[in-house]
Amino acid sequence: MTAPKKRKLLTLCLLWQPPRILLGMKKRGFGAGRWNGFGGKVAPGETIEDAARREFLEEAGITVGAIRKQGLLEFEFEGSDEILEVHVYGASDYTGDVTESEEMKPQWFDVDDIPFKDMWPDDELWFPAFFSGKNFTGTFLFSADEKMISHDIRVL
Ligand code: 8WW
Repeated sequence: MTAPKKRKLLTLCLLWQPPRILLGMKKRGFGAGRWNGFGGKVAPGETIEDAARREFLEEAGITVGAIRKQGLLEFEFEGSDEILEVHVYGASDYTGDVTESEEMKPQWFDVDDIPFKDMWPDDELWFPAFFSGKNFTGTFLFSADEKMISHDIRVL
């Protein structure tokens, strides 16, 4: 009998002020060396939204204003017993000063100049849906060495 995979709840929040977007270079841990939005694990007793806001503050030093849920992504890695369930949010305003943290080096990018080559390979597949303002879901299978094997994205 094979146990069902555990689901790990994570947040990912993108601060988008057209024509620019704030990304962070992940400095350590899972995804190190890649630009990404800001996010991480949902803590016990915390709402997913609260986690998204907390992670943004911890990683980039800013408090985001309203956030809107826009996507749900599921990542499965071969050889892993868990599925990453990533709740994707968008924000358009913030207070405070963008600050580098132990976790992330933040940088603004023009939306026409997003560094997809140095990001998770799925990102260039679902960022257009994010920028369209539509809701979306995606499921992705990765090999143990972090290559994307299959993908399915639905724009709702
Ligand atoms: N954009 N995984 C969520 C996270 C996970 C662990 C620690 C934050 C991916 C993007 N993000 C992630 S993980 C983001 C902190 C991805 C596979 N493709 N694309």
